[in-house]
Amino acid sequence: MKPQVSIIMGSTSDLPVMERAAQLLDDMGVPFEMHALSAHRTPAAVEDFARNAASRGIKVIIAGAGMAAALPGVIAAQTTIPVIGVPIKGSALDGVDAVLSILQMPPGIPVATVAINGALNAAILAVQMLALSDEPLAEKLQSYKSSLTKKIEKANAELAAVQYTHKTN
Ligand code: RP5
Repeated sequence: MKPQVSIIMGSTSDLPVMERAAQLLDDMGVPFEMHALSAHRTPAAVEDFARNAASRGIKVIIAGAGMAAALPGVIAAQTTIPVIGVPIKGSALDGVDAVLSILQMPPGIPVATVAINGALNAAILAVQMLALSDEPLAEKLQSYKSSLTKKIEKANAELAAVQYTHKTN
């Protein structure tokens, strides 16, 4: 089976965050691949990956990196495939360095940046993109979203049971 999504991370130290993206794709039945590539430590391999991703059938790239996180932007500079960037928290600057590095792309080279450590949302966004042209996947996404609604309905019912003297509901 050919991968549709490529999950790239700057180091295996990013894996505890990035595996949330992998799990969501797995749950949705989306074929994906995972690689460690670094804009600073393996620049030639990043170029090779980015330039060949489209011809290999990759539809969305999720790239996570921490610190001076150049990886998502460098990939985006060399492909027309949408790139979703995940800033990883882990440095002395708590991920603010990574979020600014990934977010502040120059005009013409967008990276869709999610929250610090937001790998789950990166995967959901990737699935939303794929679901535009994949009806069965759109249905799975719809039931995922419905499960979120049910979660908050349950929370609301639990809150209704909490008693205070001046609470009116
Ligand atoms: C970044 O440097 C990686 O994405 C990682 O978040 C951070 C630290 O990497 P390691 O020193 O743990 O390999 O490039």
